[in-house]
Amino acid sequence: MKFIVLTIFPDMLNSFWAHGIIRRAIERRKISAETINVRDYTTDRHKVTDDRPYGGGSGMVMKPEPLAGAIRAASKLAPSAKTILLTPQGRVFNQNLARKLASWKGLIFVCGRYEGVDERICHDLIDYEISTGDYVLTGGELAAMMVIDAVTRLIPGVLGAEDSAEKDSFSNGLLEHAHYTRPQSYEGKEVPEVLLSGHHQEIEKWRLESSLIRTFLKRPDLLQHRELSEQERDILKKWARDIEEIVLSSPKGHGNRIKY
Ligand code: 4GX
Repeated sequence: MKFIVLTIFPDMLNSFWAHGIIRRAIERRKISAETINVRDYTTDRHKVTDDRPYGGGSGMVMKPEPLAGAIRAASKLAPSAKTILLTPQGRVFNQNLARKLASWKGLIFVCGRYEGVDERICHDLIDYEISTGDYVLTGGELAAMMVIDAVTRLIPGVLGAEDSAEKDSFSNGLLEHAHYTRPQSYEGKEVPEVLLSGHHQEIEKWRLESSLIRTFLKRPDLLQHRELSEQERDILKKWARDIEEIVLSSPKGHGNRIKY
């Protein structure tokens, strides 16, 4: 996978390329990483990348010529790559989109600043528009790094076989189970006993239960459109029965008598 990021702040990418799994993936040639400074493709003496909007109003717009020059230079480096504009108007990024992008040969990310980029760039030179979520950033750089990060860890050989992407949150549509490490007792709180038992089948069952109940409590929307396996239904039914028992056996009150 070839990543190329087009930005007026190339230094923002330096530490991103230089750390952790991204760095290792570059060293092992699972991905290649390139940053192109849009300012290098300005056509005027003062290297201006933005201008005032036609029609008036506040804010600035990125000029089309430098962006077009940068996109064409990137396309030459990676002829089969798709160009992606980061913008709140794009398709909202998620794990499924990450999987799709991971299957492509190259991705060119166009990072806008200010109010955005000249519309004519979007029409002619952009293949996809992606949003990382419904909030407003000051530029597309952080969004590009998020997308690259999520895509990179899905590329075969980037994660070890041990912590393969298969086991993660979302690979099965559920949140991850709870995790514990040493010490066994921390500030009076113990690690669940089953995890110390060495009983792998019981541990897997506990982890599925942890996954399911965390998803139900924190992200019930994820369960809405997902089919449940037999085992998953049994686990949730057991919780439902336990909760019902508590509700039915609790004495009926007449409102809350506690004075505040
Ligand atoms: N997920 N922003 C881009 C400038 C801009 C606006 C329109 C192109 C077209 C964002 C997000 C995001 C703010 C990045 C506006 N560029 N990007 N920027 N949320 O909020 O990706």
